[in-house]
Amino acid sequence: MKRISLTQHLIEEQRLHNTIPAELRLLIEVVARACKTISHAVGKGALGEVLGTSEAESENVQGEIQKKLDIISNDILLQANEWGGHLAAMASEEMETIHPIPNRYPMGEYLLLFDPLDGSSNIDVNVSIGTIFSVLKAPHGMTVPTEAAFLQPGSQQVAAGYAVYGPQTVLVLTTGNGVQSFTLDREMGSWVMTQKEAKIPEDTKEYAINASNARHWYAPVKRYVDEMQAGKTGPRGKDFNMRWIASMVADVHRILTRGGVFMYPADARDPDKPGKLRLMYEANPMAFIVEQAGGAATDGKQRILDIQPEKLHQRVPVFLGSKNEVDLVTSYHRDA
Ligand code: P6P
Repeated sequence: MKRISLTQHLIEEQRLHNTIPAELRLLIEVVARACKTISHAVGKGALGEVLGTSEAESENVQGEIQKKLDIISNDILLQANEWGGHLAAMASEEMETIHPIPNRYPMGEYLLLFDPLDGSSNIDVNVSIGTIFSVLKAPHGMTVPTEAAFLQPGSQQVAAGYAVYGPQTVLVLTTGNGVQSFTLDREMGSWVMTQKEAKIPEDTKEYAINASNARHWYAPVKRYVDEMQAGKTGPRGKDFNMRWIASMVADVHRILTRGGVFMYPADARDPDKPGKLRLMYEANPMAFIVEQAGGAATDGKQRILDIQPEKLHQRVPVFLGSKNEVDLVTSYHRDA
């Protein structure tokens, strides 16, 4: 089978669907190149003196101790993207405030958001981690980028994707015309299309949740998980399997590949905290990808892509994956 490169795919998308202006194509190629660099850094592990926490034991805006690779990955994305002229500003899980493009570079019309290295707790134990990114258009006529310019519902995304750094390094991308996957050919240093159209089965027998929090779950989640755990003789009439990698990119990639439902709900541990995952650069890009692959993504009540953001780093409960399962667990929330 003749495989095509990411570049050829993007040019054909531009020509066929006219959905990828040249500036957006450049943006995606630059982000993809940065993910190659991150993959290289991650792959060195202990040999690269990049494991462990940052010297300063610095904390990010989430109050999490930053790993060296978190900071390295963030810097790679900033440096790769700031000179191209395609962006107005960037935002990252690792930075409290937005990062406007320096005045010495031309300002573009796109906003780029990312979680530079998601799944940090897995870095030092050699379990798959990843980069998640989301692209919005800057509000028309914006001259000075503000945080408010980023606060657009996920339905406004023009592109989203992730790179998963596992046994293979795979880039998954959507620009609103389905979901494509590209595997990194390390010898050539190029992204090669290995899946033209990802599709998430509407049903599944596999769920993903951190079950150690079960005693804190609210009733709809407890009911939903209990019924699956009741198996063949229970109300669901079939047995289920469970996976939890504690790396959203890896869990979502498994679901995109073979189906499943991923849950990070709000729970009673902290009633004021709506779950752990962030809306702008984790839930929104993953929801865009999952919906484009025929799946569903809600916060338990509404489509994640319909949520009007109020803060750059706001958290949101996440239920995503096989459509019939997400619809069911969402219906339990609505019934409650
Ligand atoms: P827990 C990684 O830190 C992350 O943000 C997601 O990638 C992952 O799904 C989740 O947190 C894991 O959370 O509470 O199981 O450690």
